[in-house]
Amino acid sequence: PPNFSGTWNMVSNENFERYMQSLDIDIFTRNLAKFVKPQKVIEQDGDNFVIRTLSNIRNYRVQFTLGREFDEDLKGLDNRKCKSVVTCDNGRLVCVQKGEKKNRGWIHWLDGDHLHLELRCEDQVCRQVYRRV
Ligand code: RET
Repeated sequence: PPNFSGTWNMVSNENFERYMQSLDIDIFTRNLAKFVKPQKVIEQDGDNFVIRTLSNIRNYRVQFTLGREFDEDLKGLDNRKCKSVVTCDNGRLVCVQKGEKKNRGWIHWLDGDHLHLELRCEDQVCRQVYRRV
């Protein structure tokens, strides 16, 4: 896989509101979250990743090895649990999050000094772009 390591600041966030709605995130959290510009801190050692999403209201940390299914506890997001697996496909990190919600997952890829993140749940797609700090 390419090297995703580093600190990244959000520069754009498209359709986040409807993505959060598809996860049944409550209105109070949604109203705070829509103003949030999270920072991603990615530590990568070969196929091993730790990805932190940092914000004023909540932080989220996920750790995985490419190709190995893990139990993901989405505490602080929608509080569901998923069986998740991340693989590398043509330089993109592709995560499938199996659980109560259909068509759930995300894709990360690099483009120069930008990090792209596409988040999916049911029929919603949220597109985020981050820039290297
Ligand atoms: C915030 C603020 C509180 C409400 C919600 C959030 C969403 C976080 C998301 C994180 C995705 C992380 C990924 C990590 C792996 O690369 C910003 C914490 C809903 C959607 C995809």
